[in-house]
Amino acid sequence: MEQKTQHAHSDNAPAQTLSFTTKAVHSGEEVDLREGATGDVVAAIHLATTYARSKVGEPGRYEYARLQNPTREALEVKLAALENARYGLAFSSGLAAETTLLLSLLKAGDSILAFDDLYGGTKRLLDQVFTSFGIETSYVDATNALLVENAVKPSTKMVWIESPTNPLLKLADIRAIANVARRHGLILVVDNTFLSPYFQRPLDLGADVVVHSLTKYLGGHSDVLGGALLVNNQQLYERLQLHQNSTGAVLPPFDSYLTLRGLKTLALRMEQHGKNALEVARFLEGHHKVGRVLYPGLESHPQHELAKAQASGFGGVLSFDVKGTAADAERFLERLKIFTLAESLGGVESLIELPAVMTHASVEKAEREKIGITDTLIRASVGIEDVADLIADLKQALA
Ligand code: P1T
Repeated sequence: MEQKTQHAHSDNAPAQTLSFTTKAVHSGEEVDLREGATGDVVAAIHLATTYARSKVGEPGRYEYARLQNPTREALEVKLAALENARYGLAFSSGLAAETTLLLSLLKAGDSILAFDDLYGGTKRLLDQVFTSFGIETSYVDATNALLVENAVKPSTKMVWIESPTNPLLKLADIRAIANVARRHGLILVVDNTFLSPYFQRPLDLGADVVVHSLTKYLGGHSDVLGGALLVNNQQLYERLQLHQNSTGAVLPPFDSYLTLRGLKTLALRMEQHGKNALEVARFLEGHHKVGRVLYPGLESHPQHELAKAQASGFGGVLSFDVKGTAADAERFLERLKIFTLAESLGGVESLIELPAVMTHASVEKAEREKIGITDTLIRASVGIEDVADLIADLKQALA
């Protein structure tokens, strides 16, 4: 099966000059008014798994749905437009995107330098799966680019960061780390799930690859599991596409459609998530039963200035310690009525969880303690509900 370049990108060139909100609505879904076309205003859901050809030796525009599907392609074009990327690929989950990326670019003997605070599932993939293939990861406090540079070894091939991190909301100076990566010939991967391209575009700051869990803000409604990779380099794109087609973790058509639909309101949702999260963070900071509050939008966040410099907003996720024991934290969580006790984040509804026993349970306790994931640390994904209702809910549960 032949590899294909992403045709829709060249068709889509003017999108680069449009503003973010306009691209979120239109990119990848330009109305086709040519003769015989339907004029659909939204991308159609194409369910066919294979496409007819007119001649044996001539490749078709589409051939087989694992390689390319028009609905998924529309999404890939929209995602690329939003991240200011030339190319996008959509996967069946965030971790499927990560797996394909790692398989595509690394081999036995290579090593990864990663932020010491990452989504627990990403750490599990690196530490419990890729180690079997001779690919080791070492962790570094990437809040300081110098520490990253000092940790580079001859075997290091890739730097992997989230900014802000999950769940401690630590930031990496993406420009500074991109310079380190360039000096040492390393690939810089930035997981941009927490801020979404509405607030931060890592490729513009020098990253080589952007990773997303579409399951979060991009889908936005807690009803799609998906992932994405965005890149500018054509060779890199073709390599990733070869591996995606060869390993098969593609996003299905219906999920592609739901994500396209979700993306149209990304800007509106992110604005509301950000406003609500800042108010909730300020409320928590003033509450006598709450210890530290971690949110890059607070003046008390040690990297507040960096947050303002490299992103246009602070996102909707924050973490905080409830004073007392793990049992006190659990009691608080179980008393909440509007915040739902659940893993995940980035949906319109507010979710809350205890990383030590939920999203980051796969991280060793000693490691959790070393980096600051205490047994009373609570992570909240602040939704787009009325913030007064959210604060009242937190108040009654803390009382
Ligand atoms: O769940 P999945 O779509 O496979 O995405 C994995 C992933 C990747 N990167 C980040 C920053 C993430 O937060 C996640 C998934 N995170 C959760 C499920 C969670 O509750 O934190």
